[in-house]
Amino acid sequence: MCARFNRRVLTGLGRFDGCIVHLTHTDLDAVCCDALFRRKYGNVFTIFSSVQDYSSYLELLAQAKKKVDMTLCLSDLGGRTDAFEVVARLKSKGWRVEWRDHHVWDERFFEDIKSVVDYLRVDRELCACEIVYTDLLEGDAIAKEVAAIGRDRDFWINNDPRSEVLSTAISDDKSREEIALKLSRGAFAGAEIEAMYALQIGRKNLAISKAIRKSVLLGHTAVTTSNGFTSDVAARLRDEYHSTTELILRENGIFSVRTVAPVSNQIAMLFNGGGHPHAAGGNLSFTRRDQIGFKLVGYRLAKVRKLIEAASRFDHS
Ligand SMILES: [Mn+2]
Repeated sequence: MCARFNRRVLTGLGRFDGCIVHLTHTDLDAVCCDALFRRKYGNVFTIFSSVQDYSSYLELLAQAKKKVDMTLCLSDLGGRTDAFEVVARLKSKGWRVEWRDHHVWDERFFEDIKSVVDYLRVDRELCACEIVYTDLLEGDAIAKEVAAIGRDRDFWINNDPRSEVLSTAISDDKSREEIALKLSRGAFAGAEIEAMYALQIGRKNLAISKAIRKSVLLGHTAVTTSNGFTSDVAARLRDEYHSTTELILRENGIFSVRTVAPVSNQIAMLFNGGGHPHAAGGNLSFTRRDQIGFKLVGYRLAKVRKLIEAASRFDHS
């Protein structure tokens, strides 16, 4: 998160005349959550964030000048201990805070957060947008369809071709906002979405072939580097190698892990991350030196080897 982006968020918030701020993840589940909030409340100020660093946005909100009757809705973001203090501060500044999620939460942290926020619902049987749907718009036919599309992709059911098109079409905050707005009005397809999709398919295919070229198989663990399209890259690695664990690293040390066994979140938790049993992410906290080292020695870098070892250990346990 850069200073320019921070300023943009603060300026945007200053101009915002609604009362719902939505802090959410970056994937289709999150965009569906956003569509539902927009459908329910109309005017929504949305911040899309990675699971790893949303606390910095909370910090930003705590710094912003608060208007009366502001509600912060978090969705599709797992509980992180570093969020507690700033959430408590937002509460003391008069924010109403609602949190809806479906990741694996530390039980103790869940209880801690529950005691400070106004509403907390974590349900691992549902995806985040289904939680928002059942809480806010139950019975609304369009909202129900939005939630079903989110579920189809988030749980990797892939029965509804629209979920693949929409999740692929999402590439940046602008496309997230555009698609959320369309979904909120019941527009699930169309020429604009098709064009966004075609553009991203080109980028995705390039990313996958690059990732396959850079990949290695170590035991049952496939490892590669990719700065995007993580789920697709992981799925292709599994096809290619019949691996049971896939690690996808970014140059900055953030990584995604996919596992056949329900251990992804446990692996990620060892590296300042978290997520789901079969899909999670963490951070190897690369220093500049590590980043250079990673370019030079690749997967032999000490921090990377530690991750690969941890992943293999879980794979065999
Ligand atoms: Mn989700």
